[in-house]
Amino acid sequence: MARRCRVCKGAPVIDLRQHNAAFCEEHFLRFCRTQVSKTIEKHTMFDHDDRLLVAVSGGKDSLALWDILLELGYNTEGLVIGLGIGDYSSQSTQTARRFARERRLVLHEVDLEAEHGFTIPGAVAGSSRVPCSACGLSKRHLFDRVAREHGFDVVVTGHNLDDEAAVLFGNVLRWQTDYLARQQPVLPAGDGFPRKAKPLVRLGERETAAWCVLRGIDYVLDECPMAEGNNHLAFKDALNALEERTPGTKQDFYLGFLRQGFEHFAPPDAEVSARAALAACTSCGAPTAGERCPFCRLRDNAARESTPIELGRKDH
Ligand code: Q46
Ligand code: ZN
Ligand code: ZN
Repeated sequence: MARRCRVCKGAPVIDLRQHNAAFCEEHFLRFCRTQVSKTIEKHTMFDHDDRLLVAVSGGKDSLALWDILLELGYNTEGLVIGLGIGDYSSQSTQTARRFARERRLVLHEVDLEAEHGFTIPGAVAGSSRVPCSACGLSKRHLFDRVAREHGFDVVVTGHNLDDEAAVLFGNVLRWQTDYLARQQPVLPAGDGFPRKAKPLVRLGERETAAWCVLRGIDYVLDECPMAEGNNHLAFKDALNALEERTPGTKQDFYLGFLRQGFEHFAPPDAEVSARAALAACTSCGAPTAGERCPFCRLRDNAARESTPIELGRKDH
């Protein structure tokens, strides 16, 4: 017989095996809000005086995040980036706009092609670069830039438990200790970069999708076509298979790492303060270790690759 709601014993809308509990609509929504506020407080992510810039993709995670932060009374504006990935990007932007318009929220927009002269597919065509690495680099750069220009205190992203467990799995498989040293749900501001926070790390994809359905939020169902075949999806599949056999595996793996594993990889304070100071990118002014930041190099390479007369020229 199906379990009843853990709180009120009413008819359940969802069964969360990893929590050994089912919830009715009201108590599921309350459960999600509590998980998010617990994460925000536990990791001292931000408070109600901070101005938050929510990175919005039009997918279930970022829209659920924005909605939950609004419900919790935080001061938020959104940012959507037009990545130029065909229909997927147009749908993302339109969905984000609709969400913001219906709720009278401020949504900032940056279009890679219109403002920087390249798209993600264009930047990786003819190069050995993985699309998600060019894309991630561009998104981080633009989130940081908009946050700096508009005086936001924190950039918040919709990475959920499934994402973070898959990234952790990949980092552990290859013992990428420098990445493990930074895999925290909050990164402090520093060196000209704003604080970054991931308040959804206690909720899985199934929960963010259920949140959107129950709250009547329209979100982009299609996955990004450029993600196909990447390792991140393979790590998610592997973890899903383990989760199926033993519910709670993902949360034990990731939250256990935060509790007991992270401290073994975090660099000592002395090492952090001895790091070389960053200079301003000579092209855009963003903090960077080199002369030009990775985003400006990517943009310039993409421009070169798309200029027929210079095709084949390599950037050293
Ligand atoms: S949008 Fe960009 Fe993602 Fe598409 S290319 Fe990869 S990183 S999968 S969240
Ligand atoms: Zn209930
Ligand atoms: Zn730059």
